[in-house]
Amino acid sequence: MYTKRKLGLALAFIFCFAVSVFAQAPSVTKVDPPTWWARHTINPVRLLVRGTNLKDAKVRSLNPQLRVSEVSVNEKGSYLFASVEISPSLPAGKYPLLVESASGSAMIPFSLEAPLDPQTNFQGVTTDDVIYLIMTDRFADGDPSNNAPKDSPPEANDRNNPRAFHGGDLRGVINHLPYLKDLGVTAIWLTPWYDNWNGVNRCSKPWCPNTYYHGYHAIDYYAVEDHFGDLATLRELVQKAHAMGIKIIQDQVANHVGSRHPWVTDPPLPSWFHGTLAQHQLNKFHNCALLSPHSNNQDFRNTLDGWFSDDLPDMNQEEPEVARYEIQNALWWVGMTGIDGIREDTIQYMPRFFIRDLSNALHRQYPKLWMVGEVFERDAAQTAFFIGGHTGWDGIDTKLDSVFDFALWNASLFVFTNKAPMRFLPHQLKYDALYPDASKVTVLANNHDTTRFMSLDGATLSGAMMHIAFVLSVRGIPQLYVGEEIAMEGKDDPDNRRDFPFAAFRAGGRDAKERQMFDWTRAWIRLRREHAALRSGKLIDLFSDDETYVFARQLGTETVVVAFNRENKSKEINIPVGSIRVKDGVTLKSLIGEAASVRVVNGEARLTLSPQTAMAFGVQ
Ligand SMILES: [Ca+2]
Ligand SMILES: [Ca+2]
Ligand SMILES: [Ca+2]
Repeated sequence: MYTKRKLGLALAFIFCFAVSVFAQAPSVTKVDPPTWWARHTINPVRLLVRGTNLKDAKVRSLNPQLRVSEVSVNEKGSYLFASVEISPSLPAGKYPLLVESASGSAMIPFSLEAPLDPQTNFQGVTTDDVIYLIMTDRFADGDPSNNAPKDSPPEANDRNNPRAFHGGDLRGVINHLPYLKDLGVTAIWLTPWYDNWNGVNRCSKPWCPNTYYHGYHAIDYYAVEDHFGDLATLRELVQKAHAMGIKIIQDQVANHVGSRHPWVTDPPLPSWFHGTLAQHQLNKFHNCALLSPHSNNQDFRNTLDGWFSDDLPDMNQEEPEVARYEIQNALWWVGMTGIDGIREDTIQYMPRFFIRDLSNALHRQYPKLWMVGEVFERDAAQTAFFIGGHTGWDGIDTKLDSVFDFALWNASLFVFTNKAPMRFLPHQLKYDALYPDASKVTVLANNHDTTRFMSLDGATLSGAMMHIAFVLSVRGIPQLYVGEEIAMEGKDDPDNRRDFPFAAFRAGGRDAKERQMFDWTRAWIRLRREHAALRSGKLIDLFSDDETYVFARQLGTETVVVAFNRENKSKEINIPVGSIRVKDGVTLKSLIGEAASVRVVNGEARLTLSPQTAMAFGVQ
C-alpha cells in the first residue's frame, strides 16, 4: 500500500516534469505600464506584457472591478496585449492579473496609483517662463554611488572620454536648484532619463568608444537610467523644483528606441518597427517631404520610416498598438512624476496624425500640459507647419503647443557674430506671419546639438551678451542651454557637452568673464520677470540698419523699448515712438545697465545707444 502510493507520487512528479518540459507554463517578466489610475481619460488601459509561453493564454483579473478584454498574443508567444477597464470607484492599490494556459499560470503585477495634485503639478509652460536645458550626465554628480552600475565596464564611465558617462545625475540637479533659482530660470528641460544601455560601443571610427550617456537610445520606456537615479529621486526632484517655483520638462523620444532594446530581437508585433536591424532604410533627411504637397511617396515614406541612424530602430506609429503604447507612456510619466511639459525629440519624423493624437491625449488628461516639438529646420515655413492651431494642406492640425524657433536662433547667431547685418533679425521675424500665434514658439539660445556661442567663428563676449539679451526680450518662450550663462566654450557634439565647471555654481568661484555673463543673463531674466510687456507684449519694429535693431514690446499701457547696437562706438538714433502711442513729453528711462533718460519730442525719442551692447528703456 505504502509502496504503491510512493510509486504514484513518483509517476505524478515525472508527469508534471514532462508537461513543464514539453508544454511549459507561462511566465511574465515585464508589464508596460506597471501602474495606472482610476477615473483616467484613458480607460481601458492597454497593457503590453512580456514573458514566455503566452500563446493561447487567457488573462483575467482577480478583482471584479478590473475587466480584461481584447487579449492578443504575438506569434512567438513572447508578448501579450490586454485591455484593462478600471472601475472609477476602485481605490489605489495592487491589482494583479492572472495569465493562464493549459500548462499553468503566472501573475501579471499591476497596480493603481493615487493621482498627484493637479493644483501643483502638470502646470504647462508659457511666455512667463524661462527654460534651462540640462544634460543630466554633464551637470553635477550628486550621488557617486550610481557612477558605475554593476553591468557597466570601466570604459563606459571614463570621465576623460567625452562620449562616456561622467557621473552627473538627478541628485546633482536637486542639489543645485538654488543655483538655478538665483539665475532666475523657471523651467528645467532635462535630456532623456529613460534607461539606456550601460555598455560601451567599440569600433574603429573616431566616435568610438562611445556610450549612451545622452539618453536618446532607450532600452526601457518605463525605467529611469540607473546612472541618473530612480523613479523616487525623479519624483523628489519634481516636487522640490515645484516648491521653488521651477517646472520640469521631460525629453521624450517616441520616434525611435536604442538598438539594444529587447524589442529589436523580439518585436511584440512584426509591424512594431519600420524594418529590422538587418534590413531598414536610413533617413535621408529630406525634411520638406511632409511640408511639400508635391512630394513623391518614396520621399514621404523615407521621412517617416527611415532610421535616424543604424542604431536607432524607428517606431511605426501607423501600427495602432504602437501609437497606443507610446501615448500611454507619455501620459504615464506625466502622471507618475507631476512634470509640467514635454520636449518631443525628432518630431518631424513621425506621422502628423500621431502628433495630433498625442497632443490631444495629453491635453484631455492634463489641460495645461505643454509640449514643444523639435523640428530642427532653419526655415520658418517648416517649423510653422508643425505647430498646432492651424490646419495643414493634409487636413491635420497637430495641436502641438510649441516648436523651437531654429530660424530665429540661426539669424541671431549670424547677426551677433557679425556675419549678417542687424536688419536680418526683423527680416527673419516677418515670417511670424506663417504662425497662427508666433508668441507660442520656443526661442532657443542654443542646445546640446549646436556649437556653443563662444566657439563660433567671430564670437565675442559682447556678441554672446547681445544674443542672450535678444533671446530674453524677443517674442516667444526663451530657452537657455546650461553653461551659456557663464560663456562656456564647446564646438560640435560632444565638445558642446563638457562637464559644467563645479566652481561656477558659487558666485565666488566664477572668473571675471563667467561673472560678467552670469550677472548679465540674470539681469535680463529679472527684467523679463518684472515687465509683463517683455513676456507677452506685441513686438513692434521701430528701427533697423546694418548695425542696429530697435523694437518695442507693448502690452496694454506698458511699453518697453529694446535696442541693440553692435558697432564699437555709441550711436544716436531717432526712434518714432509716436507711432506706438507714446506721447510727447514723456520720458524713456533705461531699465538695465547705464542710467539714461530721454524725453519724447515731436513723436520721436533720440536714443544714445552704447557700443556693442543691448539696452532696454521703459516709458514713464
Ligand atoms: Ca552620479
Ligand atoms: Ca542604464
Ligand atoms: Ca519615424
